[in-house]
Amino acid sequence: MKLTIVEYPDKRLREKSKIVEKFNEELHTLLDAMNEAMMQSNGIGLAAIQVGHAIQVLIINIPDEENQQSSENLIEMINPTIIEKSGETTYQEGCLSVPKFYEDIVRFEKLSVSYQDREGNTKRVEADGLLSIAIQHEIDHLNGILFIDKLSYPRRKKFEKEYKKLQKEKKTSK
Ligand code: Y12
Ligand code: CO
Repeated sequence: MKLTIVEYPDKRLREKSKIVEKFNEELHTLLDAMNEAMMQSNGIGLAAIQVGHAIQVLIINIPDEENQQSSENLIEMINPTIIEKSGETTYQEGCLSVPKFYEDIVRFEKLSVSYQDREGNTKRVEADGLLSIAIQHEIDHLNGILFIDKLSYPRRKKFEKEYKKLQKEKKTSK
């Protein structure tokens, strides 16, 4: 299964993702294909809606101290719910669906998250640092929210102008 990453302003990115009820082969094939698409694009997080599937599925792979990603660090979250949140942190975020754009975003510092794995087993993770930021970014995707929605009005206007220019350049170079 070869997946294409949907890019802003595609309307699919605004869809609300549905709860997953079947933990079957079809789900496993999607998860594997999402991992391949994320790794090929040098991403660290991807939600199913970014590849056109409006279901509550996300994957995250945080690089280690040597900036290497390994399959052991891959986290697959199905139907995630934030149980507890605390603190505040700012990080310059990027998104595979909004290429070439990075902005400082304020998020909760620490999270406790409940989710299901690919077999449907319930899990809980205490997250801080980059993992906490990535989980919040990806859960936003499940609700049709993009990190650019969190920008102030002037920053958002600047983004729209720059992004349109980039898209025009992309079209003319094809
Ligand atoms: C912290 C902040 C945000 C997240 C969400 C997941 N975001 C990504 O995985 C972003 C990946 C990304 C990769 C890009 O490609 C390269 O760097 C080669 C990229 O660059 C271009 O579009 C040119 C932009 C974003 C998790 C944790
Ligand atoms: Co994203």
